[in-house]
Amino acid sequence: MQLKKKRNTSITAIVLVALAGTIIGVGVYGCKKEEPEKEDTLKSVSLGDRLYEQTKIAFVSKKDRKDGSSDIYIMNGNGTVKRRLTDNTALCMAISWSPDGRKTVYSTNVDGNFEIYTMNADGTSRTRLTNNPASDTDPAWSSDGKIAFCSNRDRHFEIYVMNADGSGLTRLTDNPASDENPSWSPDAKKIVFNSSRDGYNELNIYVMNPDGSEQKRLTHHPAWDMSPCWSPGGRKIAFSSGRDGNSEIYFMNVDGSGLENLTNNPAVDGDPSWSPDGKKIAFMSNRDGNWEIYVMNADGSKQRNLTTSLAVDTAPSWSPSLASEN
Ligand SMILES: [Ca+2]
Ligand SMILES: [Ca+2]
Ligand SMILES: [Ca+2]
Ligand SMILES: [Ca+2]
Repeated sequence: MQLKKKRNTSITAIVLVALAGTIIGVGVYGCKKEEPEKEDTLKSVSLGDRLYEQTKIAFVSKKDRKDGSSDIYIMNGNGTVKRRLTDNTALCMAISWSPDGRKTVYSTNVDGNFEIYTMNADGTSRTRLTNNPASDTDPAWSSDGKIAFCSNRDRHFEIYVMNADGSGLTRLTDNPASDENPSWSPDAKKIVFNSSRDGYNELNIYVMNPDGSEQKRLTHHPAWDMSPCWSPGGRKIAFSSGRDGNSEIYFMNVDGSGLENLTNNPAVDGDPSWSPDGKKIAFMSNRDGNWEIYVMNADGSKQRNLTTSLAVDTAPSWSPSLASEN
């Protein structure tokens, strides 16, 4: 379940609620006893995992909230040192990093409806980039400094792009279906996204140029394919799909060939995000009964959780480089 896609008219949300509604209900509203998270006591941080201590994973969690709102946190790429960056009673969703790892872009409804904001990686200097009564979500920061995002300001969910200061807004898609979840190729020459244009319940992965031209379909399965994430090496696209009966993570070549399955369990596994060296993939799963951030090797091996809270932990986004604290 992509909690970051929580908006009334989103196809993505509807599909996933249908898939996982019961489990999510328990995860979000369950009455398990509150227990403090065992911060920084992960016993399985191996020597290899320590390499990722200098990277960051941003994520969304409700662990400090009892009112249903959510905050943005960052932790080291091996799960140690979790810090909350936001502090308000709104919903936060969908994070992406600036190319230098010093800033994040995210979506929050703190001003009454979802808008795109940037802030420093320490939570300071929050700046609103959009100002529109529609839902503005799913921001993705390119290596050449553009921010793609998704909005229903023109009635249907479309993909837009703007400069990192909010100027130069351009619409890239234009059709009655939902076009969502943009992710840039590392050279900023392509944008991959998911679209419902082939059928209301059939999300497929598409790719296009950054000006919206040459929109090309990459997946052709009647089940939904969504949340694409371009690998840092530029050769693979990870995504989640329901093609094997429940949400699993897959990757494929950038032309749609070479599909490989990475997760295989009855729970919902989704929202893949590559490590900056392309060797690992962070994702979210409710396989242990509540939503946590997990990590695995890029071949699907060594899956383990990085969060241990009883609250909802979702929407991992790995920093593109060695992220600075400042
Ligand atoms: Ca808005
Ligand atoms: Ca559309
Ligand atoms: Ca699964
Ligand atoms: Ca959790």
